[in-house]
Amino acid sequence: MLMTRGILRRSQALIKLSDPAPTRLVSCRNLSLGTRLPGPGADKKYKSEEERDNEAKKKKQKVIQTAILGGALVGTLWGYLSYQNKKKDEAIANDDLVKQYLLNEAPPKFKPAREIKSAVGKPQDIKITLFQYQTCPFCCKARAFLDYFGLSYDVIEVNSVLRKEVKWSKYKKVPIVVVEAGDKVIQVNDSTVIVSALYSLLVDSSGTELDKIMDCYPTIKYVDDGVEKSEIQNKYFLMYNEAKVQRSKEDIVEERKWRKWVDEELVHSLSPNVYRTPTEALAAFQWFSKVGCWEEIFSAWERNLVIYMGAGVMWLLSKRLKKRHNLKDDVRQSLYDQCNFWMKTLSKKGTPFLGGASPNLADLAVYGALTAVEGCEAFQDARDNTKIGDWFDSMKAAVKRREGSSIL
Ligand SMILES: N[C@@H](CCC(=O)N[C@@H](CS)C(=O)NCC(=O)O)C(=O)O
Repeated sequence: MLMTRGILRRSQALIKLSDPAPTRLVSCRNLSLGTRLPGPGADKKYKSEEERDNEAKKKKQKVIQTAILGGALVGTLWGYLSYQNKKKDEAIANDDLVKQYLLNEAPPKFKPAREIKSAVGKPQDIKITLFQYQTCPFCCKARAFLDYFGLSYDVIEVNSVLRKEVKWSKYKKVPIVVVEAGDKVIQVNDSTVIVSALYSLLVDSSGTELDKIMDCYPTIKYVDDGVEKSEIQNKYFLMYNEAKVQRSKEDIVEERKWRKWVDEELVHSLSPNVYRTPTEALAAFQWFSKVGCWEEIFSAWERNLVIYMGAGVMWLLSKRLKKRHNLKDDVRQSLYDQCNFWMKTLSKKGTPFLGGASPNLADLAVYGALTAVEGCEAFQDARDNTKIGDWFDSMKAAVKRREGSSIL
């Protein structure tokens, strides 16, 4: 036995243990002389059946406990993440009937597609975020305004399939502008209200805050033919409190009339024209994809789906839109008519812009809406067949130079 101990102390031995387990290599280098060596098949690892049963029971209990604990942890984590996700998706508007534009908190943060810097050196005291589709005429209209006046703003490109960037909003269209002013978060819906409210804010010299201005544009809900509809009051009106600009009443009324014309007439001639044929519709969607940087906001399959399905659906829909908006059989003719109507007004006025020597809000609205189709065959045809091109290029230059920033 001692000898055995001695041999064991110096060597590694292959010991065939009494249990039916396979032959194991046992290291005995650390055994001390004082250690009581159990006999063959009775070393420390030997366990009676009862002990093994107990151990197995304990192991089983441990596994069950770990499973319960793990399950509880995973469940809690899952619940927490779902809650966070749901919270992200929940509308954050306040439910009061008045001041619905005041949000309880800022919308969730998304990576801006672009961050437009202010045209003037001084910091802007409000943070503006525009939720948009790059080639939606209403969004283009809002952008033309923001750019002309040299405002600083972040652009959040909305994924038109999942629309996750606007899940927080009760209003389901774009553009939406969110203005963070001090501790207030103000949601401004509708391109026309965005322009009217922000312009009123820019020209006000008495320090009126945006929320007071927003009170002038209440939304009323009504039921028409069993369908619930809503309308924003006064949206073409500018709220001149103590304005920095002196304008005649005629000038203001004329500007209002043309801004309305853009929303009610001009934009409706665009879709039937850009989606006139399947080829034109596809080319239009490919251009939208390019300028809207769809590669960044859509996965490859989503982008192709939007391009091909979108083109098909819009081509079909354009026939209905043509009828609904009483366009001529040759829809191009209707587009030319609109361009000629606008250009005739300018030529009667004898000034480069409707606003005179510089653009007013109507010029910006017409220009903005047309930029939505700038890269389409329809617009090229309009340039070739009407005089819209020169005016459009002058507008583009004025917006690029951010000429309106002189009032900031
Ligand atoms: N009157 C609104 C119209 C806005 C609008 O119709 N936007 C369209 C995109 S061009 C929209 O968001 N439609 C709903 C959708 O795409 O889900 C405005 O001037 O802003």
